[in-house]
Amino acid sequence: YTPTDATVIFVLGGPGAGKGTQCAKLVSEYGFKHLSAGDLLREEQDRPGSEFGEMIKTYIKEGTIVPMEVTIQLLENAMSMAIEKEKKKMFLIDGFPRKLDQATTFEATVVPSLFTLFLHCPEDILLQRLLNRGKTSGRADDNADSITKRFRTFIETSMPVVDYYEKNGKVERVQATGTVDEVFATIKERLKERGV
Ligand code: UP5
Ligand code: MG
Repeated sequence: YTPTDATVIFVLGGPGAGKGTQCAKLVSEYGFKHLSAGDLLREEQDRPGSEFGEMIKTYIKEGTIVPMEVTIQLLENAMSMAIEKEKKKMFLIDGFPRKLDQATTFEATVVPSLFTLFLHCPEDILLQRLLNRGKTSGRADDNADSITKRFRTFIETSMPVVDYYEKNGKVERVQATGTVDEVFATIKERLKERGV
């Protein structure tokens, strides 16, 4: 089958909220396919011969959102590959959609989402986590300047996506300030309530 028949859960939350960390745990317990839009963009950035490499680099450093044509194509390709090669049909899409038109376009052209898991965390904790990770991550956007820009983009551009889905009853909001295991336990309860 094709991405049209896939089940998709969006995983959203501020920079450093724990999207990647929690998705990894969900993969080992539920067998979902985890696709991080940010990871896919970083891979494309580093792919020799990519026509988008320089553009992606600039967007990531500035904490702004890469045009959706690129991101949706990368996601669609990765979904098709996981369906074909790994026989996966349940997807966690992490860090996407980050803008309202990306949400509506993806749902209209790829597949509607089941719901959005939203990891809620105050900025002071996010900042601590990201600066700490920045000591070893090698990520070009884990520095104070880029982090400030990422926070602004998140509030101004990405939160409207969460608000939109929340109005439609399609958001599971989880407090992401506890330990990794505490947050995971809450997420599992919410998935159960959603019949996953
Ligand atoms: N950590 C995690 N959970 C913890 C907990 N409960 N207690 C204590 N520490 C915890 O975690 C971050 C750090 O916190 C880690 O060190 C972890 O150990 C610790 P992580 O799981 O990595 O958080 P995550 O939410 O995944 O943070 P990330 O930095 O990946 O989030 P962003 O949303 O900023 O990054 P992303 O890779 O999604 O996007 C990067 C950029 O790509 C964007 O800014 C944008 O420029 C671009 N982009 C697009 O343009 N379009 C897209 O669709 C996607 C990305
Ligand atoms: Mg991440």
